Amino acid sequence: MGGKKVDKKDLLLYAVTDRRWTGEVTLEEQVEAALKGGVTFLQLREKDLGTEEYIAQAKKIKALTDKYHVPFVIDDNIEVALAVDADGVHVGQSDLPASEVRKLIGPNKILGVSAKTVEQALKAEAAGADYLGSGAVFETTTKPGTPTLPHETLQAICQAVSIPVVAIGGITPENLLTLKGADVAGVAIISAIFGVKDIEGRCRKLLELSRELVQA
Ligand code: TZP
Ligand code: MG
Repeated sequence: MGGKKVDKKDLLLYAVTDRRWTGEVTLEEQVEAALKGGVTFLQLREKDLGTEEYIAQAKKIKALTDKYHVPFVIDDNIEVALAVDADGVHVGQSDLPASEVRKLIGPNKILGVSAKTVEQALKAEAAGADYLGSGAVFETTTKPGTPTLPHETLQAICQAVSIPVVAIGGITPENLLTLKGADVAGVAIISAIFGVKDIEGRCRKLLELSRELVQA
């Protein structure tokens, strides 16, 4: 991953997992399809697994991200991240404070923080965040009750910090390019990746669009 822990280009297409659409296919099959399609960053997000199960799942996913040389972070669980030697963790505003997380994971692991305001963004950067996730930029049904962030706020967050920012929430191939002008490093996506049948093809398309977005 070069000198910095997170290269901006690693954030072009950031996939966040969700087991809602598994059954006929396994999460590992879905993740491998996403990696084949060009996903540049992967977050394992599990909201209803105990630590042991979360670790078991994380080990399987890490084998895949290692194979494709893609950074791998764990949502909201430091114990799991350390147990599987993931590249880092991602925390929200209602999780353990970023400064505490940084102390627990040490200087070398990636710390991602969700930020919805300039104040939260600056605080997270000062606490040692390597990147920010900001949203929901569009309406999302994946995380019900998440308010939509105005484009101006996303823009202001990107301007306020020197760490890269990924937009999240309701992003699809149809609306991705409307994020132009906000100076994001990439897009973080759940349903428009894991909720489709041809995950590999979808990711190829999303990566192409994200490149266009970021070059703009
Ligand atoms: N945080 C803000 S919006 C969101 C999260 C985890 C959900 C994103 O999912 P989708 O399906 O890409 O809208
Ligand atoms: Mg969280």
